[in-house]
Amino acid sequence: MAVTRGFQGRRSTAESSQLPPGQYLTRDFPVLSAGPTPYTPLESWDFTVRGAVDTPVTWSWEEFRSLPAESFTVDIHCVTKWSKLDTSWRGVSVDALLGAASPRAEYVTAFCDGGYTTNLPVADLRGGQAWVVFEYDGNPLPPVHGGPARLLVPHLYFWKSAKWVRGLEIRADDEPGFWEMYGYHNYGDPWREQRYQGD
Ligand SMILES: Nc1nc2c(c(=O)[nH]1)N[C@H]1C(S)=C(S)[C@@H](COP(=O)(O)O)O[C@H]1N2
Ligand SMILES: [Mo]
Repeated sequence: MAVTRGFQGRRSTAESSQLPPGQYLTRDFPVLSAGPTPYTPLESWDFTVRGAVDTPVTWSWEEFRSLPAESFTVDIHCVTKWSKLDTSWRGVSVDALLGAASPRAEYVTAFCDGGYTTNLPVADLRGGQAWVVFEYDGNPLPPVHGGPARLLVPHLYFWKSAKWVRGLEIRADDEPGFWEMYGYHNYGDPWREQRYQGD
């Protein structure tokens, strides 16, 4: 069945929730990490937008937490075929973070404690469709799920939602990230089933 989505991404409701092709529903919250969980103390945590920007910006945890935050409910879809519907989060819109730095190029590499990276078009982080989240289901984001903060880009497969994210590097070239180098699709739209290169 065709699914129509606006630029804002698909905000789910109980009535409109649907599974992308090839996905099954889970009520668990599986943990998928390519390495050990890093535990960065909040005193040494910061978030940076750098690279091809007018103004490189770094926020301490305290500064980041004083930015306007929003609570929202979205569906998430992992390339390993599980989906969770109506997951609740709280975080800072990436629009606010990009707005402070003013990107001058079209691509982003999200970078993380532990060395994980993932690449996306800047456009996919704009327009209220991406957040840096610090709460899940009303509680601080657990470290295994990316706490203290992770990127959340629910309209793309979940590997784009970088856990333990520490910043965004803006670049002119679309450099493949960790899983993208290992053959995952460069873009990863679950509604077009873009799981692996060639899909
Ligand atoms: N830093 C980091 N972020 C990451 C990963 C990772 O290994 N390291 N795995 C990705 C993948 S493949 C998935 S499916 C989701 C899993 O998030 P979860 O463990 O909260 O379910 O995180 C993504 N973000
Ligand atoms: Mo994944």
